[in-house]
Amino acid sequence: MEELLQQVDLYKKEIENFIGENGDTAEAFRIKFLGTKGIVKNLMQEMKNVPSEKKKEAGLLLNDLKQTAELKYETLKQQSTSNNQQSNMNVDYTLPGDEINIGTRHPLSLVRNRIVSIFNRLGFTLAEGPEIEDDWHNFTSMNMPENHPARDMQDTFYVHQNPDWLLRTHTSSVQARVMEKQKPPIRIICPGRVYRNETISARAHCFFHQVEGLYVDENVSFADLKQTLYFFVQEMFGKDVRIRFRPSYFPFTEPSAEMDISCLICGGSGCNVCKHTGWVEILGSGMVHPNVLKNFDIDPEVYTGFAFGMGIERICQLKYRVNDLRLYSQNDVRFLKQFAGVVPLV
Ligand code: 2NL
Repeated sequence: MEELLQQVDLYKKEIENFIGENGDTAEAFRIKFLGTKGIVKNLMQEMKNVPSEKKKEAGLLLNDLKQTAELKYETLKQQSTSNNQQSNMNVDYTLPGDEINIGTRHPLSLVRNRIVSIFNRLGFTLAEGPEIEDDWHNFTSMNMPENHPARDMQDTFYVHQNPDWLLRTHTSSVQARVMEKQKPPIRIICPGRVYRNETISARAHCFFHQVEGLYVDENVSFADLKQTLYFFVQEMFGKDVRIRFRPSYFPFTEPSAEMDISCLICGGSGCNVCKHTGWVEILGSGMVHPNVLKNFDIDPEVYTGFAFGMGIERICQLKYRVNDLRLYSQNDVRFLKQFAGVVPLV
């Protein structure tokens, strides 16, 4: 009992002399004296060792200690709020503010926005769709039935729970979804992330970004395709750019062609970028295959269309000379902030 009396006395002095400065010290005080494992609670537990004739006296003492602690806590809290208000008033508003780092647009976004904007001006509207697709929209409706050899080059990731679901390998699936709902005329531009099962290196990644375009109407010809894509590269790379088409094969177009532009680095005289040919490949294109139109109940005897697809990384590489694909997804600010000065095309 004597011991308890002494302890209470010491704690009372400690409480009285406690000096608080801010909200943190008030909270530290509360935890030390009034918390669930605090001094007051601990002492209360000691009551069971106090002989019964002294219990009343001890109880009064401990209650007194508790009240003193509670009162002090309230005072500390009040002091801390008025301190805070005072320190707010001491702010020197004439000092320069903190720099706000707002970041920069990602180079792939800059290039995508530019591509979309150019096609918008030609009357193409933006269309988007899901990255997780079903077999029909990604492959079968695009004239690539099961076991078609072209599927080999577009190996992708499948959803374990449902083998019909996969990560789209191109944004043609978005165009499929538009043709499903909308009748011609259709004039759309479809940017987005696509996936391939590839080993990651400087030249390949398991995902990349693509823009595809589709134009279906009566009397759409290969001449329209050529003129549209020529306009596009001139707006993208400048009026001096030249183009050439090489015959190619895609399951969803017939005829198909790949388009090259004159090398922007050497102007056509030959360098590493163009492998000394003076030309660089930038996109694939063709007239929409009649089977694709039929898959969406569009009569190929009435309607024709052209379509094209390009990798945004590739366009970005040519426009800004990015030489390693991995830079796009490493988020290194030393790379990203180099694009801070790019003026967007509206
Ligand atoms: C490439 C080649 C291409 C298409 C994409 C397409 C879409 C529909 C119908 C027919 Cl809905 N074709 N898209 C056509 C030709 C080429 O992309 O090298 N892409 C990166």
